[in-house]
Amino acid sequence: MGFLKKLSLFVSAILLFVSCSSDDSQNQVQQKIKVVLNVEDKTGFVKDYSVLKYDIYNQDTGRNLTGNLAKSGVVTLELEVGNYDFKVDNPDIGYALKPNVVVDKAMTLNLDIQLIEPSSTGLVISELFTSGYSAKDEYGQYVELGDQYVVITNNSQSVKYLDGVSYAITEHWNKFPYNTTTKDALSNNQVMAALVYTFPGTGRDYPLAPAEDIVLARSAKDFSDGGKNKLAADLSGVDFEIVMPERDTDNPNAANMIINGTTHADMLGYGTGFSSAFLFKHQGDLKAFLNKNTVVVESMYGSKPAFTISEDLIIDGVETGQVSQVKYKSLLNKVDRGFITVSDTGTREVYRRKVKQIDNQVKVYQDTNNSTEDFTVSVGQSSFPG
Ligand SMILES: [Ca+2]
Ligand SMILES: [Ca+2]
Ligand SMILES: [Ca+2]
Repeated sequence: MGFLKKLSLFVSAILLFVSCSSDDSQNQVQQKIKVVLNVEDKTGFVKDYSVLKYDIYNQDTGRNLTGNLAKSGVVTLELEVGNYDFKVDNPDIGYALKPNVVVDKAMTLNLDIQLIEPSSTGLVISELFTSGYSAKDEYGQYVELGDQYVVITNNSQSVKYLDGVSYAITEHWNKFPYNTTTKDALSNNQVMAALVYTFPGTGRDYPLAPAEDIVLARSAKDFSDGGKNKLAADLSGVDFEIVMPERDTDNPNAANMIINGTTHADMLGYGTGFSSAFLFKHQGDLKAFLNKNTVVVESMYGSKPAFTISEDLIIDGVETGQVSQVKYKSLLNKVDRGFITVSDTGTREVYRRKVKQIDNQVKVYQDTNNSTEDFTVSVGQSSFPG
């Protein structure tokens, strides 16, 4: 065979090969493979999977196929033959990843959801009312303090959970010098809590969306008595309340806080706020933690437990008090390096956090951990009717 003939055959072979392979790849492009994506959260937390997005990346073409899962967690896809990276995700809930999957025949892909750890960081006290007026409490004595409430807001960009978060006030009163216990605690970066009310739930029962807020009241009832007492608030529609074992009301529409320690009543603070409020969360068994960190102190109501809470557990706090009476700060500077005051009990003055900005009609509160700058005081408590 002459050289030209050989060359010609060789070229023909190449052309044949090229044209065949080109035909093959065209056939493959047209051929769709059925892939069933079966996504499951084995903890049972996710009930509706349509909140999760799938993102399927074709490594060969560089194209993505995206969409939402069906409510059941199953979605049937038609894919080209190729190598794929599968991703299912909701930044607030969880994700599943399966990279480098060869799709060349009909298949079912099972993906297990890995849940995002529930977090409470970013919750803030956005409004606190302790100095009420002319509303009778259950004991008939502290008549100005019945309609106390606190508003807690998710001031972050992702879902946060109330489960296991505690509302507390400081054992120390910031108008008085420190006793040895408080002095020791503060020098160890700890705060003494006088009362601890804990949100119920086992981890993910009480989610708060960004900018969502909840109201915790001393008692979820209408202190205005159907509007007749205009100086008291209607708190019948709040989300959570504290129900004492005796001589208290229990609104079935408001969830009850877990009482882990009180002074003598279901209060959220003394009228002028000289015990500062804060939120904290201990990961793990809270009762065991509090037992281990209990100090018994004497008070005008007899001996009662106080709890040593370290600074790193504190989510937010506000140093409240009475005008010109804040002499010895109860909270650590890292939690709140300033303070905010009301003039007296019975004045209906409310501590309100300033709004820093409005992003897409969503308010974001100012939180520089300096309540002197972050809060204002204004007269007139809010109502939360049922
Ligand atoms: Ca109550
Ligand atoms: Ca209740
Ligand atoms: Ca803060």
